[in-house]
Amino acid sequence: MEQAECILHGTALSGHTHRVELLLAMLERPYRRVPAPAEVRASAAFRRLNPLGQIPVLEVDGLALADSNAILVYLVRRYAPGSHWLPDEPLAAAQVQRWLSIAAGELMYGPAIARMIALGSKQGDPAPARAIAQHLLAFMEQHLTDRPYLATAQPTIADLACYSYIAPAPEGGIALEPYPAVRAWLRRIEALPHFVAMPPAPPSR
Ligand SMILES: N[C@@H](CCC(=O)N[C@@H](CS)C(=O)NCC(=O)O)C(=O)O
Repeated sequence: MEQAECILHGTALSGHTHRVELLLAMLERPYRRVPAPAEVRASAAFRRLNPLGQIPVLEVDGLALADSNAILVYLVRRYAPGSHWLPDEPLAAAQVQRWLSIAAGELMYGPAIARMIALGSKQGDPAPARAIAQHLLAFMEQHLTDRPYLATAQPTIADLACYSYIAPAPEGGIALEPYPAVRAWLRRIEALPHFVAMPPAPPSR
C-alpha cells in the first residue's frame, strides 16, 4: 500500500528540522518539506499549526505535530514500534530521554545558538554559547570514547537529535578537531542507511 506523504514545515538550515528529516528518511517515510522562514512562521495560518511559531511542524496522520523531539517520538512509536530507535527497556529509555533533554538544553543553548548568531538569524554575543558548546563537547568526547552511540549500542533518536547541531557546529565557530570520538560518531551516523545531509550554510558576508 502506498504511504501518505507527510508535510514537514521547516527550513533547510534548521537543525531542529533536519533531525526530523533524518528520521523520516531512515524510516523511509515519504515527505515534502514546505519552507517556513520567519515571515511564514509569523503568519496566522502557521500559528494555528504551532502557536509558539517555531519549526519544525509535521503534518502526519491528520495531525499537526510541533517540537522536533516530540515528533521523533511520535514517528518511532507510530511507524517503527519496538525498534532500536526508541527502546522500551527502562534504563535504555532513560538514556535516550537524557540525550533528548541535552538536545533541548545544552545543545540548543550551545552549538545551535552559536551557529544562529554566526549565520545572522539571531543577535548577540556568541561567547556564552561557545562556552556551553565546549563544555558539552568535552562531555560527549569522554562519553563516546568507549561507546558507538549516545544512548545504547545501537542508533536511537537521541543520536539524530544531537547530530543535527553537532555536525554543523563549525559554522558557529566551534572546531571539532579536538574531539576525535565525537567526529567518529558523526561518521557513524552518516554511514546509516538513507542518511540525508544538511546543506552547508552560505558563506557569511
Ligand atoms: N523545542 C523546539 C525548538 C524549535 C526551534 O527553536 N526552532 C527554531 C528554528 S531552528 C525556530 O523556529 N525559531 C523561531 C522562534 O523561536 O521564534 C523543537 O525542538 O522543535
